[in-house]
Amino acid sequence: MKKIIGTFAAGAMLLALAGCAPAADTGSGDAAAAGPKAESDLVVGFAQVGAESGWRTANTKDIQSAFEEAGIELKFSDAQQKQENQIKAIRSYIQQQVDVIAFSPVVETGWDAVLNEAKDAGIPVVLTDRAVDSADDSLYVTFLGSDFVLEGEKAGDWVVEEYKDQTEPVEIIQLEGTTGAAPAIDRAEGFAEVIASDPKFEVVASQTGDFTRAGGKQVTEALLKSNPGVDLIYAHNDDMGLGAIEAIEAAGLVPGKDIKIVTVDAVKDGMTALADGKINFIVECSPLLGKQLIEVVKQINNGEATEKRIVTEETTFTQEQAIEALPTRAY
Ligand code: GZL
Repeated sequence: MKKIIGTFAAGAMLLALAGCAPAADTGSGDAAAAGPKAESDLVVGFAQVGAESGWRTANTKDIQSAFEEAGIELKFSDAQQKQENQIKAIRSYIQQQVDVIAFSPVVETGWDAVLNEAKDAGIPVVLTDRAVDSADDSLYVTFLGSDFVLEGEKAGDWVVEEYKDQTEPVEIIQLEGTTGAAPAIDRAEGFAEVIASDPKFEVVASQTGDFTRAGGKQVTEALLKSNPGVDLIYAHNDDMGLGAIEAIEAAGLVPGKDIKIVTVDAVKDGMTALADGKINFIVECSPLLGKQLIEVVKQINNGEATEKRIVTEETTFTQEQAIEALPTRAY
């Protein structure tokens, strides 16, 4: 099923939202007509993926501080990267009749049932960070997060440029994110599309490290043994890239030189390794979604139309750019 991403005009959305916009209870029994609640009375339930990476902890911190600053109550749960825990958390938010549910789906599929329960309960849902792959885009109001295919393409563009003068084959190991997760699927897709432009690029092995440092290290240790001639590692996030660095050094090789590394995220530890020359290029993926999530919650409360898809702004970093950016890096 196609992942549905598009911009939603005002029109019918305005009416639809007015119907499900959380409203102060005026005692008239017709809450929907009562108009927006006082923001200090709003309650939002957030079902977070887990705490698997530096990106995730930065994302959690940013969301929690944005809600604190806005004076809006945030109920928060950590699913330890398990879909069943996220579903349980969403069901508990429905039970508690929160005003809005927001979550970052750990994987793309398997959400229709619980999102229909939220819809039946009249609770709007906002997707942050990761998308769901559903045929029914009425199950969520907005998807706020990065364009992961573009991130993969940016990584691929750097690799094509870096090896443009090499005619010999370029052997690549890919460290994939969580199996079934939108960033893993899309970053692989974007990267593959770009490197397909030249047959010298060959992904000799591709395996999930589950977005964790330990996973990146473990997988790289194994794949280095079976692919001793590897030139480059493309890791779907900094944490797996940092794990790969440990494995490369344990093998007596020099990361960033003997084996080049490209990652995605640009969290502090990744940027430090980039500045130190152990990583060669990082594609930024911003975890700072808190303020935009607050805006969407306020729009929903006010019965205003929200964009169906809000793409976060982000850039890329070379080693020189990392040295410059590090001192003022927010995360
Ligand atoms: C991307 C996010 C990914 C990060 C990883 O938006 O979902 O999950 O790239 C994190 O670091 O674990």
